[in-house]
Amino acid sequence: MEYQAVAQQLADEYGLISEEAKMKPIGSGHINTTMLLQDNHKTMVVQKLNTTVFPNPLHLVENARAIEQHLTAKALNGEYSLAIIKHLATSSGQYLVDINDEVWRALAFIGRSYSEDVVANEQQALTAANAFGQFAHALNDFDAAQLHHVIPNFHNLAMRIDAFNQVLAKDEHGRAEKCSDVIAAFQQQFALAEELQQAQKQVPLRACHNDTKINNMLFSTQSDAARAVIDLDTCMPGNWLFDFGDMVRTFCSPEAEDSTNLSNVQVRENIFAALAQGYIEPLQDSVTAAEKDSFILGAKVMPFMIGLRFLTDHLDGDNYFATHRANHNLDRAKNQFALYSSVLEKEDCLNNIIRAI
Ligand code: ADP
Ligand code: GN1
Ligand code: MG
Repeated sequence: MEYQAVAQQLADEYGLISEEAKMKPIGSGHINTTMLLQDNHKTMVVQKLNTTVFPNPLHLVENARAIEQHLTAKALNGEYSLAIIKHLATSSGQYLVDINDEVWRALAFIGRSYSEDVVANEQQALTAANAFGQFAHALNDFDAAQLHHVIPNFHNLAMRIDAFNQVLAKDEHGRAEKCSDVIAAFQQQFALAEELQQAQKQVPLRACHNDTKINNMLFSTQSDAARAVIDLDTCMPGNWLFDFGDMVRTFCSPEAEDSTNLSNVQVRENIFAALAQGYIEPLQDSVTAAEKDSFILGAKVMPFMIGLRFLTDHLDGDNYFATHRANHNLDRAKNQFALYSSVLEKEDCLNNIIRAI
């Protein structure tokens, strides 16, 4: 079905003037199809949900709306000052719309904002990490047990390794031989899963964002301040080490996640210091000593685990992450392994930075 026809149907559902409706893509997320829907008066964000990744869209919306309501109550008490991503209801009060067996939802558009794929400077790292820290702090008294496990075992590295091994054993697309060096590099690090399991025994379960990549933050075009934490689709019970690690993964390299300029893929220590400072500050009264100790492990685990997921998807024929060129997932996997190696190389220095905060 043409997007124009979808735009008109969505406009009807959400009370826009369908004859004026226009839809255009925004952002660079890997999972959902995100579009701006406009008539001559109103703008909203509409997303076609990826139901392979999220087989139960109702649970996803219930989770995101529970968080939305919690944050809204905090904002009314003056305890949360960022904008809040709000789901929009159709004229008949629904939060999901079926069009030709595809599932769409609408979100209030946060105007005069922009997102980044690569952190430009220390100030931006500090600002974004601080906003993710404020978000985590605001969820401190949120009962994580009420969240559905929309993607079970999302950050379970042992399970991700099992999934990789299964795909590798089948090698249905005959891609393994050509990247055997990358496969071997990942395989040599599988002991990280055991290290993670041990560390997780020492840290509390928290309501986590679970996808704190830099393009899930909106900045103000006027002031460059943080405007909103977005993409609440994977908010689930978890550990802060993953949210910290995913920021390290996506803030610290001067290269984008899919860059093939591997010699430049490394942790920028000044960006790391700014992000650690920014994130820990709002959490200083609640973060435990063991949790702070676990952050460096998160910084290793996230590039490694996401890299392994990219490699798995490459071997599996690219059916999870959106790809835009041949070997895109393989390029991403190599990039993430290079970043992981840089974290290992700089581990002592990075750990000292965390300890000094
Ligand atoms: P995905 O799950 O595919 O990553 P996101 O929810 O992160 O999708 O949205 C993708 C991009 O769309 C974001 O990086 C951001 O640039 C833009 N975006 C998403 N929601 C909004 C919003 N409410 N207001 C403005 N821009 C948004
Ligand atoms: C996906 O949706 P997006 O693009 O923000 C993925 C994350 C990965 C990330 C890698 C639901 O995030 O887990 O870390 O790509 N989201 C899901 O860039 O799998
Ligand atoms: Mg996103």
